[in-house]
Amino acid sequence: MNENAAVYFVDRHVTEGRAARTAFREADGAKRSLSYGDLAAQSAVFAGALGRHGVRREERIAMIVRDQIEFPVVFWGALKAGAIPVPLNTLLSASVYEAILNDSRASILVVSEQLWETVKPAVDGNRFLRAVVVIGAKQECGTECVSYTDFVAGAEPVETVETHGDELAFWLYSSGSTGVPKGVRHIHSSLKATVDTFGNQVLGIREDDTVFSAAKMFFAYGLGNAMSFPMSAGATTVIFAGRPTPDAVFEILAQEKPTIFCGVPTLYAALVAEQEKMGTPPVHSLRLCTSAGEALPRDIGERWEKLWAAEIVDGVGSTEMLHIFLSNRPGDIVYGTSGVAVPGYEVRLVDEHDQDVPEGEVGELLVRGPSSAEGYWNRRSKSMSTFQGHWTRTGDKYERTRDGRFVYCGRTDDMFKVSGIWVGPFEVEQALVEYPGILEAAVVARADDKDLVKPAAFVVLKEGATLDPEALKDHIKGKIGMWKYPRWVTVVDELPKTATGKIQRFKLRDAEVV
Ligand code: 3SK
Repeated sequence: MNENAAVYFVDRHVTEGRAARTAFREADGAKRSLSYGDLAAQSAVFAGALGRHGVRREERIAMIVRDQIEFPVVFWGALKAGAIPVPLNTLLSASVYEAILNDSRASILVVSEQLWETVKPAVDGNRFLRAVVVIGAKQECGTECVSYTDFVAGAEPVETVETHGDELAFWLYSSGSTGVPKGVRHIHSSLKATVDTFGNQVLGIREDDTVFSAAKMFFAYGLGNAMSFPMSAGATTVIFAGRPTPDAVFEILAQEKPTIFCGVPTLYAALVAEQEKMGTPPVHSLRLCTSAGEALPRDIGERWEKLWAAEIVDGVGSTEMLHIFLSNRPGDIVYGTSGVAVPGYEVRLVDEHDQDVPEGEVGELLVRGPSSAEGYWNRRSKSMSTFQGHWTRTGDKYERTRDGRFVYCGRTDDMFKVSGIWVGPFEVEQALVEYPGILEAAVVARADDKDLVKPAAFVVLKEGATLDPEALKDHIKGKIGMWKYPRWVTVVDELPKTATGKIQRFKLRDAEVV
């Protein structure tokens, strides 16, 4: 049997009579749509065009592609050819693209025209690229540069190549919280594994669903939300190339009527703040929302549900595990917790000697499940310390409550001790965002004038809000404990974040405080 993921996610829909169903619909740009039949045909032609360009199995096809119709065509076309698509974050700088293109040794780069100015310096002088395919008008560069239309013109469609489920399928580059991108290598069977677990048993994705993921498809969370889950069910995805500002999201919810919306905590915080100013939201079609990328503050989840009458299923995943492995369940949500292990995954909390910690104590989260990556590309030592047999280390610190739910405390590197007691930044941040006027918060350790470590908070205020720092400190003392209140509260315009919305607390460790 051919275990190439493209058979299950793409070709099967044609043989099972769903060719005419809409797979993808653009909410901006040319507002094009792509049926399952179009996708099967166009991805087979793209695979043929790769073959015509001499691309062989396992060669890397870098993608710096916005969320537009060509994204799924290129991704599945590369898989059909047995090549390895490598979707990259579309918000990186030329120097990071240069490093990744060299690290991956991609032989073909597909890039959206709108990103060309940023990408061009990374391409000039690259020794591995044989062709650059620009989605849009042809551009000039130091290697063969061709428009997407010319690249595929006249190419013969090819049959999906036969692969084993354990064979490498695609890579994703993860910058983690430290900023150094690592190529995470995933196999063909992993996509279906996330469908069988989170997609079916938590989300309960259905053929009549329409999904809108504000998290882009280059991000593992977005790839599952907008591609694997809806495509597993023959459902429809609304894709949006632009920046998901609150106004843009509200418009898509109203116009495109998605039944499932996937966001990240920062976006939910902004949406809640905006909607509360406007009052009750208009009629909508949402049956469920998801959140990942960071733990969702309790208060944001509760305020969202009150406004929209739709639950947010908050979960935790990683690029290494491809999607969410710890999650709340529809109908059984406790905001402020990450829920329990997704069926198909096991989790453990361990101390620094890898011994299981008792209930109520903080430990590092380890996970075991069917979608873990093969390892990092060219990072043997980091691969060995992260992927330990069947278990994958997450670097996240958690605590298990009496009812078995997991509560996020912070990244291993972000935890600190105050007066000998561990403090997780997330607990303090959660208390801060519940305070009137605070939109977002990040907490880090800072030494005081006696060289003792104390919490320092950086906060972003809601539009027009002001803050009395002393009143805030008193409030936090009363709420979570005397020793945990932030000794410094610094108002900033924005918090440093990765492109996928994770707060980069390490960047605040040396920032000026008041
Ligand atoms: O960060 C997360 O929670 C996440 C979830 C799903 C897939 C990928 C990631 C990083």
